[in-house]
Amino acid sequence: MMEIKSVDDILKFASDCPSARMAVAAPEDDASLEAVKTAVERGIVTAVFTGCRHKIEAAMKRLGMTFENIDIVDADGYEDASSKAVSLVKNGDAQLLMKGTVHTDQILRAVLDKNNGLRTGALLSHALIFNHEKLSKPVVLTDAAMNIAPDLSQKVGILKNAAHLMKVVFGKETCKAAILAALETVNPKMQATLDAAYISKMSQRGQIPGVIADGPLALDNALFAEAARTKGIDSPVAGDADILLVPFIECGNVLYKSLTLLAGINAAGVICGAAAPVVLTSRADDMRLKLNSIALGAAAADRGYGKIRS
Ligand code: COD
Repeated sequence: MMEIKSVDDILKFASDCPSARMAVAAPEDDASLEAVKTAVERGIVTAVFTGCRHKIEAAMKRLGMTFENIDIVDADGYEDASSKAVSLVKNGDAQLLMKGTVHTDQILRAVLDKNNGLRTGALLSHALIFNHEKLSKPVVLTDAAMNIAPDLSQKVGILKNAAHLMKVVFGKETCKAAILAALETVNPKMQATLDAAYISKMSQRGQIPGVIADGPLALDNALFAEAARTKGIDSPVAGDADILLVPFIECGNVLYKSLTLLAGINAAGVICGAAAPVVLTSRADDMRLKLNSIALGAAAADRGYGKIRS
């Protein structure tokens, strides 16, 4: 099996392996359809669309997309399109799910539906894998898109999901996780530093399989050994983090957008913890990020994501 070491490798792997089938909830606008079109053309996925047939067909025509090998399941509104796309995955007619024009909370609620959703018993969370020229390995930023204000046990769930994704995609058995805060010492007035201290102790006691977690750490000393040395931080994670756990969604989202839009990093994001990968790109994401994210979902599906769990 091809070894994956970077975001570029994810794209290459997904282009080379047999196409996974992706259910897309209402790809009715050009922005959500464009990346799907490229992914289909490059053999990364085959696709089945749910939604308003004539709106989808009009969008496909506008983009010059061929109707060959594309199935459309008619749906009445975005909620219906979301639940029909989820059903296709649940029934095994598709191996991964993608949000089209539907709203983020609509697709997530369909995924979380107690009877017809894709729950596994695990928490669902978003993970963004990225490469940066200053970093020697890919790093995961989590959770920038799903859990709004995770409590301690949800933070542990988010860490487990990120570590599982790293294992499935990169074959990494153990990940170092930096529990981010605004500083490296515990301040009782800052909940993020308290949670970080608890998580570090849980990790030390072996309560988070596959993860060596430490914090609180600020972003600089999480990623750069020199910054950690300057501050005299003695940590198994500082300067060598594989996972960056942010304290809450706004923090993660601002970092996500700073990295993707300002720093121009190469990245791929997916929702973890469900029975299949869920691709949840935002309108502001550029084509490269959208395509990489589809490739990540396809690669993870190909490697049995959702079926295997440690
Ligand atoms: N993992 C597993 N189960 C969950 C999760 C989760 N992350 N979140 C909720 N549930 C379960 C609950 O246990 C409960 O059984 C049911 O789902 C409903 O829970 P609520 O009422 O707390 O959740 P909702 O339906 O109000 O909201 C869930 C969302 C995922 C829609 C919500 O958390 C949300 O809107 N998140 C932010 C999404 C967003 O706007 N992102 C913006 C950046 S792209």
